[in-house]
Amino acid sequence: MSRYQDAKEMYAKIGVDTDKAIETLKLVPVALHCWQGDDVRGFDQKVDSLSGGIQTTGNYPGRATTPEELMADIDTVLKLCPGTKKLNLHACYAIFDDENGGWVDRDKIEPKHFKKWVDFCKERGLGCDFNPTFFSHPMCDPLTLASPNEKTRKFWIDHGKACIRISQYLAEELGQPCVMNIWTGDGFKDIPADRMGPRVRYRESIDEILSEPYDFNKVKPCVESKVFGIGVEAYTVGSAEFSLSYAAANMGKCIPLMDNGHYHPTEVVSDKIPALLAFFPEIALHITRPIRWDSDHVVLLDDETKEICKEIVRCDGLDGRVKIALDYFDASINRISAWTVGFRNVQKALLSALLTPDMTEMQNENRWTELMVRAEELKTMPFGDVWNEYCKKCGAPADGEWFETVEKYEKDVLSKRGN
Ligand code: RNT
Ligand code: ZN
Repeated sequence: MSRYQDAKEMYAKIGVDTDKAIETLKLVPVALHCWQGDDVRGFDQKVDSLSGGIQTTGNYPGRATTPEELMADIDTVLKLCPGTKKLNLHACYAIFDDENGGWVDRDKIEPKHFKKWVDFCKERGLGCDFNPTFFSHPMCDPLTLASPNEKTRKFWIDHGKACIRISQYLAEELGQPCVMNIWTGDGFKDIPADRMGPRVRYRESIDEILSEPYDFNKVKPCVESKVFGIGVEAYTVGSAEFSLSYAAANMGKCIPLMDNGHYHPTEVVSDKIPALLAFFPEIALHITRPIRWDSDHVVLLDDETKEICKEIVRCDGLDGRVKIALDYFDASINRISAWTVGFRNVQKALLSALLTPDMTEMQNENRWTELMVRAEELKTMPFGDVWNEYCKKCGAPADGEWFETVEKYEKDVLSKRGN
């Protein structure tokens, strides 16, 4: 008997249908962030260092510097990962060429600047999510949507509106909703004299962006909160309370987005998922790995990643209520591997959640002793055999079968890029 058959029987004994888990997971879209491939630089500006309080560290050779390189790298990752993928683009990845009239600034970008990405997605059957890029640009003063300078604020509002139009285009072309995430690094290094003004301006700016017409069935604008960033340690305009309140006050127009790197170190996003789903029909997530701060390390199969996925599954989030995306950028290791490890780990965590029996009854009947025993016993179930079967069914390599491809790609492609 095969290892999978064995595992299937063992899971059946605890009431879990492994075939069903595999079939369910196969259809769950997870967005792959394009920005792991080039350390969040994009193509529209000369970026020497990131702004907005985020930072990549490391200079592992082989970073993508052109759309063609980035697409080739993403292609390699897609082949190494099982499951349904979506692409996640930032506005700074607009592609300017002679055919579409050359470079324009962020307040003037149009759908045509993303046509090549649309073609890329169509050929691969991918949906696409989108993000306005409110950082790494000379118009950050350093604030953007919260700036007291009306010229600055208008520039960034126009950028946001342009991104709504591009998101609608992506959704229509690709036939899948486009999650459009609004995040700014607006904040201050030191104690502000006025905490209210920036927040009111931020609220008004998002209102203006969302006044651009869009179909909420196609475009899902999100507001992402944050606790602090590098150089903006004292005050963040888009704090947790601000962003949640904005989303709550604008239900039907936008949804809240939680990034698990954006909270105090002992707070967990897993617990916040059911809290938000008790009120919001839809929520969005950025899955990352913070180490002491929002360091955006590669996602591992760690306890909190598993717990986040457990909550997504337990709260019936897989039917579209929870939009799942990755968000990290490690420049110190092979970037193809960084992407692949993180994506596969989110898939693993989701599969592990789908292989967890529903133990609600034990909780409701106060059988806490048994609940602990059962939950602990799950940890030694033959999960790996089901995972390898899942990879096989998706036509993706099993564990132990993909790293050579990365090594070969590094040797043949990345090492020749000369950066
Ligand atoms: C930054 C936010 C944001 C970015 C991306 C690049 O702290 O998490 O989501 O990482 O937009
Ligand atoms: Zn994020």
